[in-house]
Amino acid sequence: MQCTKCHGKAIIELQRHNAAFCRPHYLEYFYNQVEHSIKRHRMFTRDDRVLVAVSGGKDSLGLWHALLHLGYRASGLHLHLGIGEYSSRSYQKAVQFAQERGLELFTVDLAQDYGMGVPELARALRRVPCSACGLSKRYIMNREAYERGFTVLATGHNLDDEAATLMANVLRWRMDNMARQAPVLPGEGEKLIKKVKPLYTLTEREVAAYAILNGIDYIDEECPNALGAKSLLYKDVLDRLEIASPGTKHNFVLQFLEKVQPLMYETADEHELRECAVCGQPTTREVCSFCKTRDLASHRAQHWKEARSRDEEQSSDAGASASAHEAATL
Ligand code: Q46
Ligand code: ZN
Ligand code: ZN
Repeated sequence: MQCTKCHGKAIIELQRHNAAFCRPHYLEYFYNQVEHSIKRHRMFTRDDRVLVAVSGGKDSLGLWHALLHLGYRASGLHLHLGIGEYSSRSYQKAVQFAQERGLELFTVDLAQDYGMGVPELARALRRVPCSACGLSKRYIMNREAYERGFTVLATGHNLDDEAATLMANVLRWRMDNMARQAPVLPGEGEKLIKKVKPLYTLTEREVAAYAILNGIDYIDEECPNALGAKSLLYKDVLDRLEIASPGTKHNFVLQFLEKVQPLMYETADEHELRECAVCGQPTTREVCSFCKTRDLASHRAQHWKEARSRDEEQSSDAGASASAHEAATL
């Protein structure tokens, strides 16, 4: 297999572009894609301070690496979600990446800093972990970016992620979600920070190739809560479509963004933003959903704790009276 550009030995074939590249030309392709997305959607400039949400996986670390290579001012933010060993290993990868390169990385520990990790929060709310996780991530990332003076928040969503999300949204006709599914979500006022996805045109395989070629040590396992999740099923279906017809994911996402999403965004309901009465973060209601949810979860957790200690007291009373009875009958 020959490189389409220089006819040297190719290391990767990109069927959807009908191309193959050697190492230097693959990196050139990758950087061009990222730079083109940033410029085309006016995501940020070299004057902006960009906060990259870093999970420890290939996408977020690859994004951070590429932005720095391209000369952008990018720092990292890692959220320790408290999902057992998976979260500990993710944390280690993010910290190691930053330390080895002398980069600025902020970390937030959900359990320590907000009282509950994802599993405890989900249990208390009787919701699936991903719902509690998504809500917490959106809130904390925006808040951290704002409080630390960043102008943009960047995430490592790739083309496969966007295609799977779009498929999920289309299958249920979630119009509000579709209206907001874009490479850029503009900020609003001072406190709602602009969100961008500079890798949205690159596939998972392409981002993995970039990470490997640059010696990035990333966590390769899926979150245990993702196993069996619908998003993996959609990715699998899309992979099969892609094999049968290269370019399917690309066309599905990019044509949606070109032809449909802008119309949906224009006609989407406008919600006026105000400040949450509890935390001051932007919300459309009096109290933001994160504060409401946390309040409900801590009430329930407290209620269960009290019920458990009542049960324990009762069973120790019963044990004590049984022993007293035994002693009396001896
Ligand atoms: S981390 Fe969180 Fe994902 Fe794990 S709990 Fe679900 S949403 S699967 S990106
Ligand atoms: Zn080449
Ligand atoms: Zn709030």
